[in-house]
Amino acid sequence: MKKFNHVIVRRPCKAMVEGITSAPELGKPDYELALKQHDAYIEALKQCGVDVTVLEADERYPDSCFVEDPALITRKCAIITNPGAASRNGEKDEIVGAVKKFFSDDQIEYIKAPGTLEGGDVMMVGDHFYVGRSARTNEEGIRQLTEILAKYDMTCSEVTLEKVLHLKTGVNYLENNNMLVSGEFIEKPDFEKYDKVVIPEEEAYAANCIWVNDKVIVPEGYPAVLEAVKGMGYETLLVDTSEYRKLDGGLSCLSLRF
Ligand code: CIR
Repeated sequence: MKKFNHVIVRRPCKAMVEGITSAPELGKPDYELALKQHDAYIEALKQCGVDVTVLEADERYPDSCFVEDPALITRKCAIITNPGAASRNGEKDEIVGAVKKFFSDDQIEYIKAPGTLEGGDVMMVGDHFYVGRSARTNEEGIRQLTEILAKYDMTCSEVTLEKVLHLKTGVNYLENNNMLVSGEFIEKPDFEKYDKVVIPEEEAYAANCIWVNDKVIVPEGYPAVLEAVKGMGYETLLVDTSEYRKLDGGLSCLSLRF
């Protein structure tokens, strides 16, 4: 099934080594290696049949390669978010231009202060959106998102997060009712109705795989997850994201897919 035609990514900037991290023990990212991994990521996306818009690196925002957070793109509208991380908030103004190439002004909505929201907290399942209430996404942000989605006949439900940064750090939908779940999401009643694949604790990072037009991109180095995804019948593509992991980032964070 071809669902996505376009992808937007932003090249990592040199300042990425100063990006936000909850895991300083992993060390700083190697910028040259991060660029090579980004090249491979773009290639993998192209193999999934999408065209890829590559935005220039923006040195003002160390975390700006994680384009999933300042915008949320749905089948019917685009929503510019209001990132809860202060050092990332300005990224919303830099993503608008790229979004406007694909959506008219009346199809672009905005989350406004005091509401905060980051796209990594939003998981799309058809026309329903699960949104994580996290350190980055607040109650008012969720209220505004719910209102915007309702305007376009789409729905939203809140999931409370206890441990992870973003909702999609720990749970990802692979279409066909299949869901990868790890840690705090394994037993959540919200996801009971899906065919869940439980990710072992030692491979929790790889819960963040992405489905793109019937192929699934899996981070390299997580054999149990790779086998599980293959076992579901998907064609898989591997991309090493080791340098992005050092900044709590994964495959979904690096692109907007629509
Ligand atoms: C941050 O803390 O905002 C970045 N270092 C990582 C963002 C990852 N994005 C995502 O999970 N959607």
